Amino acid sequence: MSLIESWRWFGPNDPVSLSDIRQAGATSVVSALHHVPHGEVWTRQEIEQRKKIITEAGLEWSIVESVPVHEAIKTRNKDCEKYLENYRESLRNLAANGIHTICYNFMPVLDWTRTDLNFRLPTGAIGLRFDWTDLAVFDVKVLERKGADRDYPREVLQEVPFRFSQMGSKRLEELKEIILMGVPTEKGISVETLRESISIYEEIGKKGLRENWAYFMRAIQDTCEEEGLTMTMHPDDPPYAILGLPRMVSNLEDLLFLIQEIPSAHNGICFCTGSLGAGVNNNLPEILEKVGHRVHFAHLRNVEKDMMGNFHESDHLAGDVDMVKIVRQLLALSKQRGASIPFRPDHGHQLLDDLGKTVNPGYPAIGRLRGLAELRGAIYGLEKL
Ligand code: DNO
Repeated sequence: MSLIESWRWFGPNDPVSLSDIRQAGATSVVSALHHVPHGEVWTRQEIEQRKKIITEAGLEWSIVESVPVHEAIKTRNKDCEKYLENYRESLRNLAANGIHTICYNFMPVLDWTRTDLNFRLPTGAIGLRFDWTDLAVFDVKVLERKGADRDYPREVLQEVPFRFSQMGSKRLEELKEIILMGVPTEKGISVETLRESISIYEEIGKKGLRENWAYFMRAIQDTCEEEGLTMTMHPDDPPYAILGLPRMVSNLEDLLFLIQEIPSAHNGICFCTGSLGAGVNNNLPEILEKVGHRVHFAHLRNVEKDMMGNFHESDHLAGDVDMVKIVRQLLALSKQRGASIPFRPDHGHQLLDDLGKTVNPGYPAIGRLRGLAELRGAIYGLEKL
C-alpha cells in the first residue's frame, strides 16, 4: 500500500490547468466549488458538472477541499440549523457523485494567514512567510484591537512602532489585504467584519468553539454514516490563536480532544505538516504516532521557523519537519489499514517560469511539481527499503 497523490485544482479559473496537472503525472485532484457562496447548497448538477470537467481531462476528483463551514455554524447563532441542513444536503449531493472524503476547517472567520506572499528565498525563488511583528502591526495599527498588546511577547511589541514607521502605505495596504484574504479565489473580508467577528468570538472562546464544533459533527453524523463519508479536519494555520480569535486544532492536545470527543469514524483528520509544523512545540512524528489512526488525508509541505515562531515555507524535504519520517509513518499506516492514504504536495515556491506570473499564492505549478518530485523520490526510496 503506497500513498495516493493528488493535486489541488481551484476550478476553471485556476491559472494551473488540468492539462498541466495531468502532465505533472497526477491521476487525481482535490477541488471545491469556490464560486458557491459559503453556506449555500452545492447542488448535484454543479458537482456533476465539475466532476465531468475533471474526468474529461483524464483525472479523478478524489477529495473535496473544502466544503466551508458557515460562520453561523461556527458561532452557533440563530441561523445555525438552516446552514446545518444545507451542509447535510451538500454532503448527500457529493456522495451521490461518488465523492466520499471531505476536508474542512473550523478556524473562525479567516482561513490560513500569512503576512508576506513574496518572500525572497536565498535561491531567488518566492515563498510565503508569517511574521509576528507584521501581524502585530496590523493588529495594533490597522485593526486597533483593544487588548492586542496583551497577546504578543514584549520583544514583538517593542518592534511594532519601528516596523510600522518603515512600512510605506503601499506595504501596509498589501499587508491588510493578505491578512484579510482567506482562501485564494474567494473574496476576503473587511476590517469591519473582522472587528465584529472578534467580538462575537470573544464570548465564545476556545471552549465554546469546541462545543460548536462537536455540535456540528453530531449534526452531520447520520448523514456521514448513511452516505459513507469521512470528514477530515484541517489544522489551524498558523497553529496559534491570532487577532483575538480562538483556535481549536493547533497541537496534539487539540487533536486528541477532537478524536476523543467524537469517536465515530466519520470524524477524521487532514494531517497538514506545514500548519502543524509551524508550532514551535509541535513534534510531528509524535503527533502522527498518536492520531494516525484517524488521518485520512495529508498535506505535505515544510516550514522553517525561528524561536519566536516566525516562519517561511521551505523546500518540501528541507524544513523543520522531518518529512521522510512522516512519509515513512504514513506508508506504515496505509499498510496497516490496507488502504492507501491520499496526500497532496501542499504549496510550492514560485520559481522559473512561474516568477512574474499570476498564481494563487502557494499554488504555482512548478514549485509544487518540484515538491512532489522530491516526495515521490522519498516514497519510492522508502518503499524499496
Ligand atoms: C491553504 C489550505 C487551506 C485549507 C483549508 C481547509 O493552502 O491548506 O486553505 O484548504 O483550511 O479547509
